[in-house]
Amino acid sequence: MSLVFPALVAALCLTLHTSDVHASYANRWDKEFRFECPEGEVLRNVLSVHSNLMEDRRFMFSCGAAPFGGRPSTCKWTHDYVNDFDEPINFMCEPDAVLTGVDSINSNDHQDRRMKFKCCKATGYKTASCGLTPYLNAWDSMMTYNVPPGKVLTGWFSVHSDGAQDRRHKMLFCNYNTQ
Ligand SMILES: [Ca+2]
Ligand SMILES: [Ca+2]
Repeated sequence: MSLVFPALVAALCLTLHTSDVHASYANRWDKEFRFECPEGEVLRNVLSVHSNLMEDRRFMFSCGAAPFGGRPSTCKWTHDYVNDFDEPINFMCEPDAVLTGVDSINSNDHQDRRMKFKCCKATGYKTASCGLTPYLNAWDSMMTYNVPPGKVLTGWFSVHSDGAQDRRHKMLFCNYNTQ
């Protein structure tokens, strides 16, 4: 009896932990995904893990309110994928638009992904004083980015390595306000 209870608790914790992780990633290994924030919300956090076994990344996104009461809800997806396999991503939303969604397809021939992005605008709200992060991850390593308070995500940059079969990512962020 004294041994059964801890074993049950451990099994339960492992189950909860595992299902929680699976529910939170936008994609499975080597699979396509489309993630969109709820209407009026913007991306606040991006997390990604790499597997050298699968040679892929899984992404986890979270959304939240835009600064200063903005509710960007006039939205547009990029018409096509913004990069070819193995090529850089150099993506910026239109002026005054904010990143609210990411779509991706995978190729195991290239061990890489192509990306589409969704950007939204709110009447009267402008982006200003933008900055580019350094690379947020090393090759084959975890990436996590929290958009600073008062700012929004407006662009995504990355380069691919055929050696690492991975991408290093940078984010463009801007102030967001009515003036
Ligand atoms: Ca792969
Ligand atoms: Ca790799």
